[in-house]
Amino acid sequence: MLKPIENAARALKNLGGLWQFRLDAQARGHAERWWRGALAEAREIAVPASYNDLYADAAARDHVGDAWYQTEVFVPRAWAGERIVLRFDAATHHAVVWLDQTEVMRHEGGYTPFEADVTALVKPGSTHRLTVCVNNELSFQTIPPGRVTTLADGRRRQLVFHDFFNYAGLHRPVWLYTTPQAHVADVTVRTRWNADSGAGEVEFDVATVGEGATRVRLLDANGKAVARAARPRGTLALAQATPWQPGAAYLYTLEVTHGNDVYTVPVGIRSVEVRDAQFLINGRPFYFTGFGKHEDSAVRGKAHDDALMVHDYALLNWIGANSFRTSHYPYAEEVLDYADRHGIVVIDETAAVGFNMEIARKLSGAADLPDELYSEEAIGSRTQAAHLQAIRELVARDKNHPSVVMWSIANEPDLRPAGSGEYFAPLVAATKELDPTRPVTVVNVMMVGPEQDTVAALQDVICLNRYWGWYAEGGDLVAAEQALEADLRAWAARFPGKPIVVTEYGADTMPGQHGVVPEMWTEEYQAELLAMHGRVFDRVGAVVGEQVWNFADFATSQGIMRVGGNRKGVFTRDRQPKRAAHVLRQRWHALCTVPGLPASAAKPAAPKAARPEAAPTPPAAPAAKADTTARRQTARRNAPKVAA
Ligand code: BDP
Repeated sequence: MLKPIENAARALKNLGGLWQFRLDAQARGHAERWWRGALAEAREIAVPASYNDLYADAAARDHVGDAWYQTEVFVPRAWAGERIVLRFDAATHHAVVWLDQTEVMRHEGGYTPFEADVTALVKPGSTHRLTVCVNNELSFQTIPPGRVTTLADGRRRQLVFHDFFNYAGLHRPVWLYTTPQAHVADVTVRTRWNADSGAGEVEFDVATVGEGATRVRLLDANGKAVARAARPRGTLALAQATPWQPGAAYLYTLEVTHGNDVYTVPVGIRSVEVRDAQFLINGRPFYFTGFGKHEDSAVRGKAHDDALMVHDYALLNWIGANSFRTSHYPYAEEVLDYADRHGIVVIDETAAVGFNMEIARKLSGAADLPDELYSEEAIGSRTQAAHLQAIRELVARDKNHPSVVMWSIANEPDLRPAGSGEYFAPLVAATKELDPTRPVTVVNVMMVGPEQDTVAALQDVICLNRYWGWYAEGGDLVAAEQALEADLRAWAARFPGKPIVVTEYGADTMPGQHGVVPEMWTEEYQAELLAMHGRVFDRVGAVVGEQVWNFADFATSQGIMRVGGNRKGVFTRDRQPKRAAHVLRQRWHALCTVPGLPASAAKPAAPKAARPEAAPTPPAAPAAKADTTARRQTARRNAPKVAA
């Protein structure tokens, strides 16, 4: 789905600002048809924002059910004759939208866009009433899953099976935009770059509506046309292309015209490939450094905010991170656009998180969850259909981003129970069919070992979330180090051709909590735990990436495991560094020495001969040191040269 843009052929209006808002805990709005007039008993709300933390009341924070939004939309007179589209970048988790009296669209899934052609319903030069009912309820049929229970006093409570606060509302921009009647409906771009020859290819596929000739031009960063074609699909070949590289982004523009419409897509020419337990970008081994993140901040909740985004990227640059995972849902498109422009590498994840009854019981406190996880009472065919739709919408939205190098279709599902393979195999296959150019992963949870995992064999990359030193061997980093190394080696031995990215590891840490002897929850403990992980990663050749959990502290449901949220942030929620930030900064900057780059573009794995992952016991210390040194030297040699 194309992101709305503004140019000579298309107009764009951001509908953000202050809207009217009303919670509907009794679910009266639909029956009373609240869209038919001005929203009664309404208060003002900021769009975009989660509504939960805006008001000083628990009713908003803990609301379960419908919430109504309303605003007036003026349609410019100059838009007469154009096709007019209403688009929501996200509404969490379900939405019904009316324009005046007419229902114009419904959408399921809180983190992907949806839109409707409203040309026939609006009159240029006049004002229309826009009403949205957003519902935040999660069930076993939704992505992510959850469960609503009704308490003895009639109140309803949302149980969530994932470890982040169930923020809801209109988190991202709302747009009204135009296109000519005959228009570009979709563009798919796939690229390849040949490291030996420097040649690049841009395969394009344009979907159009209405009569007109379709043409494409590829413009370089200076706006000069370097290739063109007069057809809707084909391949543009460049004998010499400047590649999009981690830390050294270069963007071409694919300009597509159809009739009077013009649409432009930024294009990064690059190749992604998994081979011999390596993750190759442009034919060179890439080593991920960075974090699992969240869209989360005080007051705004999950709202996209440009200021926060720029600051987060500045901190990623400061600390030497070259990548992050959009844990645990697709992030705002602005975030990926920024990553495209600045050469940050992204693992793009669906909102399929919480497929684990053991964790769900702990997090939600619910005792009466179904015993069989993969069954029609829990994660069944309807969940699978919603999950497939979530994957479709993710790929449709993000397929053209050079920064996105891998799809993660779920976080930490329990893959031990019967039915897990049958549930996931078609989803992995569907993802590969939707996009044959990117590796696919399902992020593994610690309790599912390499012999039990029913999906890993189908994945291109093994992504492991590991909490040695926290949920297991807590407080004993010596034992944790041994366990982590044995664990990683077991995975490497079981899946020899597949690279491993450790997509989560970390420790809850209260800022200001200290200890001469590092104890759990202190800043020293977190720093030592992360340093220990770095040592182990350097010893295991199959590890091609490290993403700490989490970039920053974030809000969660209340519970005995959380103190004002999850404290595994390397930064506090207001983005101040904990001690561990300095440790990571040293390690990650040492992996790449090019000044001005966000971080290492490559920390190649050690040569095959130096990879002892098949051995069940940790290698001797001198071998480990040699391995690390070799990698760093190669990383320096391979670091991309760009003007700072
Ligand atoms: C992992 C989850 C993540 C949690 C983290 C934790 O993937 O969402 O926040 O553990 O417990 O299981 O901190």
